[in-house]
Amino acid sequence: MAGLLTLGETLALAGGAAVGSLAHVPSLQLGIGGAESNVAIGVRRLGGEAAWIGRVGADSLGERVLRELRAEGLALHATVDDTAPTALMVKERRTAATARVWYYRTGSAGSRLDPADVPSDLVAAASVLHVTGITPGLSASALAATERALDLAAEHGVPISFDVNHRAAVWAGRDPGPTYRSIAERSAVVFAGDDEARILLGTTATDPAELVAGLAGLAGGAASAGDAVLKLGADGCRARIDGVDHEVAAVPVAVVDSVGAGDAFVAGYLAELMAGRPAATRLATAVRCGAFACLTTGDWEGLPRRAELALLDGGEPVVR
Ligand code: KDG
Repeated sequence: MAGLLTLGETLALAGGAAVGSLAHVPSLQLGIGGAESNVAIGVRRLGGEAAWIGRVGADSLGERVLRELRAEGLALHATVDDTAPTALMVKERRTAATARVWYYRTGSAGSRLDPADVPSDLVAAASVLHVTGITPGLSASALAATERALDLAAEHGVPISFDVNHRAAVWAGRDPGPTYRSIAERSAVVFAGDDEARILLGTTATDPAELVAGLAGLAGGAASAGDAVLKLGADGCRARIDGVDHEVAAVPVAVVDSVGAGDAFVAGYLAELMAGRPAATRLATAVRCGAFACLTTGDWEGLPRRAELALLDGGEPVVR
């Protein structure tokens, strides 16, 4: 299937139904989340095709993950693993503006992703292969699955998109730098936040222009220059695309929960890339999608459909 192909772990998500410490909030809301499937959902909502490779446990939470992803129109290549549970993450909104996440994913079904789960024909047919730095950190087999997808993409000339998506808890006690660099060198486009760019580049630099230049120098490897997009949250983004520098302001919104905003940004960019739109349009849609994701508590539920993109510009408060 042409379109976006991604692979990773999607977790059940239990989030505090109200702002406050989980030591006190009386109830949790159940949902799902996963950086890669968030991106795939975002692409689908903007009219693109998207497929997801992953594993879930043979339990109700796994069923929930697959139901949600299917309902969002993703083509699923999912293995139901009856030897391990679906992973869980728990999200606390301690203040209206800050969230904290705990993971219960060690040994989970999703972390047992395996090279055999990655069909070569699927990768060969994709328009873009999107990977994050989370999946290779989950386990040796998930790293091998990521490597297989990257190798197949290279073999079939499928461009690779890499969002660093650094998760300190996933890489605890290990240095992700070499893995991140090795993926970036094979990627046509690299996305990173400023902290992530510093990990990737092994630098303490804070100047966004310097970070973008560094990322662009790394992306694509020595053979061909790649594109680099630095996600700066409330400060918008900086990018070097086809050798041209861009700077785009964020769309100001009243933030409810920023978790998932980076994935929304990437989804906006990649949907426009696959639709053949120019760099300026890709970045404009990216910042708009990032803003939308901040308006809801879920990691992906707030992702916009194409017809909704203009809603951030104001207009009629009630349409009947
Ligand atoms: O990118 C948003 C994610 O934090 C989320 O949906 C879950 O994949 C996830 C992770 O590892 O944090």
